Amino acid sequence: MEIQLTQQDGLLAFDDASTSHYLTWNPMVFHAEFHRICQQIYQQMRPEPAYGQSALHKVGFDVIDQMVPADEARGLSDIYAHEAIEQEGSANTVITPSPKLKTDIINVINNYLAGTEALIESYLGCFFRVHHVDLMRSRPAEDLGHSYKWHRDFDPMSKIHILIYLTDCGPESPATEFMNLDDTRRCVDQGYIFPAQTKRIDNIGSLFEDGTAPIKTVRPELKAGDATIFTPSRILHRGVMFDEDYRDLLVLNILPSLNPWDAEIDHLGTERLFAPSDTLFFDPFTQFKPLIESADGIEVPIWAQHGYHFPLT
Ligand SMILES: O=C(O)CCC(=O)C(=O)O
Ligand SMILES: [Fe+2]
Repeated sequence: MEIQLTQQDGLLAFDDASTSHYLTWNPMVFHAEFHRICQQIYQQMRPEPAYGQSALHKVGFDVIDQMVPADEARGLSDIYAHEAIEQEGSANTVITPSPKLKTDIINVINNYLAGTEALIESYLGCFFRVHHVDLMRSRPAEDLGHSYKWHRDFDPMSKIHILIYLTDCGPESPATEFMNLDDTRRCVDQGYIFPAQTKRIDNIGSLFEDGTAPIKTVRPELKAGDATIFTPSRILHRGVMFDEDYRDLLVLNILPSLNPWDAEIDHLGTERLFAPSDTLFFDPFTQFKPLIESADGIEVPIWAQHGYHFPLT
């Protein structure tokens, strides 16, 4: 069926009838198809690539120094301190922001995301959207939970996380540790492929016979206002905790789009950015990106197991 695109409220949008059949597919596959269509549209509008091959392309993660000025980042952390309600026994306290904190977060996005726009567009080969944000304070807990073991997020292969650290990440602070794409694929070859949360491991060396695959991991040291940008469904990563101290994060969940991120914010508003969300079980073709019914036991196609964006031809 031919795909129909129209202008709706100043944004390029799909005609529902031409896309509804995609939602009957495996979500990994229809999100990849959506990404491919976004690339085709982008190529017509921005024929010159904005940026060369970045670390994001080559290894799957990078650091953005001072994405947000340190004093602004620390100011947000002070507000988190007032708004974080401790959740007994949990390492990550999700913060439900007040109207004032929401305004501050939107200002951060509006003022500082433009500096990373060329990098993201050249990596994805298309426009992008901020799908939603997560606000989180992490601190030691008896049971750290599944994001503190090596994992990939079970999400579209096109997904990008920008983690903006609002507190310093020194050698003994809670932080994030990454593995590059090649080493992640070596772990895939050992059968470590989206393991169930209870099967995730701390010691990645245990996957290999002694000495056969020295895996290098990277745990960047960061100042408040620095960010990491990475592809959480493609590369293995984990949070790292220490006995003392806490860490405050603002997470931008980024996905391909038919429209520039700022035009979308102008036309669709900001409230949806704070709604609890899922980045796999939603309909990318419909303007407000409604959630769809989630399902267990979704098969991960071979190309996605190996962290490719698209089915291999
Ligand atoms: O630094 C962390 O807590 C890990 C974050 C994580 O797993 C993610 O952003 O997908
Ligand atoms: Fe993750």
